[in-house]
Amino acid sequence: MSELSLYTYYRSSAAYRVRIALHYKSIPYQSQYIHLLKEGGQEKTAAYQRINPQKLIPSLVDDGNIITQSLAIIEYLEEQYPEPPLLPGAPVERGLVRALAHSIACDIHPLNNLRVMNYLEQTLGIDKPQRDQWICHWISEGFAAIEKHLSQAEKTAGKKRQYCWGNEISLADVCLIPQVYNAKRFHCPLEVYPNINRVYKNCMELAVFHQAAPESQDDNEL
Ligand SMILES: N[C@@H](CCC(=O)N[C@@H](CS)C(=O)NCC(=O)O)C(=O)O
Repeated sequence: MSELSLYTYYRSSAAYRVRIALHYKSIPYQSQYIHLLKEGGQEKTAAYQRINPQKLIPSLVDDGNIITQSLAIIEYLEEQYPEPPLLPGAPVERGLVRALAHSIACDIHPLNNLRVMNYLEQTLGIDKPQRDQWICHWISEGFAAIEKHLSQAEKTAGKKRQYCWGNEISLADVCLIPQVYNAKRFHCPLEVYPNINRVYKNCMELAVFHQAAPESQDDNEL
């Protein structure tokens, strides 16, 4: 198999998801760095638009085939490299894990993406405190629902669960950890989510989450 290339930016939480999946599955890959702030955003260059016309990070290249969208990339990796799995075996369980993942990737993250922030600030004229209020508002809407789900699942299981899906790392953790990273970056209050905090702490005890983290990337400026 040829080595995979991942177009990535250290602070991109969508790329962070894919990096976690790659490290979790021990898949070797090369990073192609796209700086979202330099040169007015390298994701907008003609060269990168040939890779991803959506002008978004991440993109994965496998043997000349380009796959975009972090969840599509991770599902592709799951099919190509099934072990260790990021989705449970039973269809209903897979549905539940995907629902958690989508609640982050489809309903929280897009509202807080860089291009949305730029539009709010540069076109609609909101200031930084209002921008940060917007970011934390949508994170708290989404996290409140995830927290309820995790607390309900724990009650049903009758014992503490290490990760979003019991004691197995899953696609839900792959999406949750980068979103918590974002929430911390923008100083959103997180103390009201004990279950999310527990999952975050447990995941961050694992090497793969560190290897994929923004501070471990060669393009990091932290
Ligand atoms: N749904 C996409 C979202 C990708 C996305 O929003 N990427 C952000 C970084 S986290 C980006 O490239 N933003 C560049 C911009 O807004 O100009 C995915 O999951 O891959």
